Amino acid sequence: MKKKKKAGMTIQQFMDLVNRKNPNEPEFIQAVQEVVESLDDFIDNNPKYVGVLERMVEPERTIIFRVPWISDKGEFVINRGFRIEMNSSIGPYKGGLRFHPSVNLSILKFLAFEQVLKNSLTTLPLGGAKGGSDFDPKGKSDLEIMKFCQSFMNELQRHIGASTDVPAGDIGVGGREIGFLFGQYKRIRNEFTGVLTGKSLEWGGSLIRPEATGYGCSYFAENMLQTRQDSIKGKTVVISGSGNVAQYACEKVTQLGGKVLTLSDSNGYIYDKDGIDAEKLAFIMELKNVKRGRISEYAEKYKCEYVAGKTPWHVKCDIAMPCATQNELDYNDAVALVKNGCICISEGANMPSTPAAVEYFLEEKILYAPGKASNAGGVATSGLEMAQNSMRLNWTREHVDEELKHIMKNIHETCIKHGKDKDGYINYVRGANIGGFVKVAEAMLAQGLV
Ligand code: NDP
Ligand code: 2IT
Repeated sequence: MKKKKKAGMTIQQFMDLVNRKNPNEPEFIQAVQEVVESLDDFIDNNPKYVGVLERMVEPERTIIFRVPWISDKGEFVINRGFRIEMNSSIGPYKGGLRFHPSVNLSILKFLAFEQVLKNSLTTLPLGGAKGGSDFDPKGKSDLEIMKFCQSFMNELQRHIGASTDVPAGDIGVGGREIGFLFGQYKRIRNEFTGVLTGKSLEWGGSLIRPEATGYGCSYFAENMLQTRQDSIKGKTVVISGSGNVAQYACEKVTQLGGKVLTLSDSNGYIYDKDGIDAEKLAFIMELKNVKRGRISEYAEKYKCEYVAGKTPWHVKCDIAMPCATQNELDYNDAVALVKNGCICISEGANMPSTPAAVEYFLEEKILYAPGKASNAGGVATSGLEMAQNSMRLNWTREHVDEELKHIMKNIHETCIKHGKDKDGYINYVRGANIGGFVKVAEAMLAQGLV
């Protein structure tokens, strides 16, 4: 709050400006505030970056459009579609699409802003974007999903392209939706290109892309633990969510010798003290990805505890991996985790911990990785999918997995480079923010005032 940010401007004044320009966007303000605070001293010591931040918080382009479609009952439905093209200084716009009723400008701008720094951290040539709709896929038939995706793409197609903007999945957008979106793009544009990632293997997808975010988040936790001569093996792990990221975090943690105690959805969490092993995870994948049921059905099947209306952070564990959504872990949860002996938090979701929770983890010198570092494996593997599409060939599972491990390790090293305190504690928040910022800022300076 005290130091200079840019010619004569304090952090408070800078944030006042951002607030004035972006009213009613609390998630966006939250994401920017964290980054600005992290960069404070760094920018003071590197005055050439003064002013770059002000450009960086302004999206290069914001697209908002109408998405009309017809339900199975024959009713006309209107949803709102978005694409925030945040920054293209180091590569084509890249980032997921979210279909969830809570989607609005604030949420997508926070996600796009985080994506810029995350994509920079991957070391791959990827700019940052995010998009989606307030469409709610829950309870919709496959036909309704297809009709919605086709209408959404009717507009989005004119803004994207394999070298322009390459969307992918996020909450509510998985393999099924990417298929419908890709089919419509191909039909309208009459071109088969890598315009989306997260595609199926038969038509241009990459091995390991579905697994990549959850796997990468587990690899990152392993990297963090290694700095304290420790590992996931033998540890208890609490995971939230039960979608794409949570499922593959659960799989990798189990493969690495950890025991996953919980998974959740927006209705509550299951607590399986015996651990969610490969067989039980297969049940969850069928339940969530095919039957599209609720996590409570797991508790009925395996006779374990189900806690409705709560998040799993008060369950005793060694490691926590929030893999559901933003602001799902608050200060009280952070205190409970640390009190119960949790030593490591690796975020699979984007901004799942509130600012007060993050501050507490840092004060307690817990191993804490912000999503833009620990969940970057998903978009990184999207980058690998784009590379394979450009070459018109496919790499093996082993090759992509090795690349993913290598990228996560690189991100970890970048965090150490920029985030190590004098006492040896690694502040991964500062490390990730500075590490992500430098490359984008350099590119923006080199390309002039655009
Ligand atoms: P999915 O749609 O596959 O799963 C989302 C999960 O989170 C579901 O279990 C869902 O429960 C739960 N959830 C969603 N919204 C809420 C909410 N408001 N409150 C409580 N629970 C909620 O999405 P993903 O697994 O792909 O994404 C999860 C997180 O990971 C998001 O933050 C996303 O931005 C982030 N992420 C995703 C990447 C990817 O490659 N997919 C890459 C990097 C980050 P329910 O079914 O009840 O809604
Ligand atoms: O938040 C994210 O990084 C994603 N949803 C993945 C984006 C991508 O382009 O693969």
